[in-house]
Amino acid sequence: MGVVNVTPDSFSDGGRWFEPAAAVEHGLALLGQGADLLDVGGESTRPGAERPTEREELDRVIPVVAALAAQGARISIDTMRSRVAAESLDAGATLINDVSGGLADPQMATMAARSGLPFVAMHWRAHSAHMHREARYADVVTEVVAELLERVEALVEAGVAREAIILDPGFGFSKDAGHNWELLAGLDQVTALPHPVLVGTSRKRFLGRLGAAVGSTVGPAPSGEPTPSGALSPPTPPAERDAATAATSLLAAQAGAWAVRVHDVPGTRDALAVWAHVHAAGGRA
Ligand code: PMM
Repeated sequence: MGVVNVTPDSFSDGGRWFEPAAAVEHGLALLGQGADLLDVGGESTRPGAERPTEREELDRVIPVVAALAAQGARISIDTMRSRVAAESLDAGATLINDVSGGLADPQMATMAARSGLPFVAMHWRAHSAHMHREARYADVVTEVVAELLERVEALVEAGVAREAIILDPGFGFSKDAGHNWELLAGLDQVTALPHPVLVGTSRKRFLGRLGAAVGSTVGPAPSGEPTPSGALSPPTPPAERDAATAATSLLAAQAGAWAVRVHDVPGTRDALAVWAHVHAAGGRA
């Protein structure tokens, strides 16, 4: 799944594809590079981000969805608003990606049910402005799985077909770096659920501090040795996190993910091709 952010302020590629024509061109380029699906979004979920109005969000995404769908692209609409989802489906999108899993807009579940289309329910606890306050877990993997299953039941209750629900553990959403690494390590517990799983680690902040001591986000190495270089330096810029993203894409594939949501399609395609070759060779051995 290639990311098409039509926003002035996304953390990873803020503003680059804000003009509709640039966003459409970018989407077509991602398809040319091998993306199977394009995720079009008009609201930045960067920590601390202010929400656009519904009108602003519609004005950003609808022309882009319509133009890309007219070119035959498979489009997912990344929105927490039922009206934006509904108008995007009318414009040709065929999948709803709601990072709040239906929690942000009480009308979303019934709208998704009526559409009959696949619905991505991501693990989410609060809007970006204060999501960090909610990054508290005794056991992040168990709690994410339990909260995702609660979402599934609420969505099914509202009429969404169980088979239409795709789950996403929500990397970076109300999670600190340690939580994200634990989630990646325990991803097989999410993919063990009877739903396809989408994984979105691309360029996220926890991939920008790979020099930090393993097992802690800052501070000295557990052995008491000097902190490795990079532990306290600023994170690498988002655009320099693509090699790390390719690595997490491979781990996601290995854990049984259905799809990965990425900015850099060629790097991820290569990583997934490596996984597919090893998988096929293992099958033959
Ligand atoms: N992450 C972002 C936006 N939308 N959707 C899903 N399903 N999963 C994610 O992890 C996710 C998402 C934030 O990243 P961006 O600002 O680079 O788009």
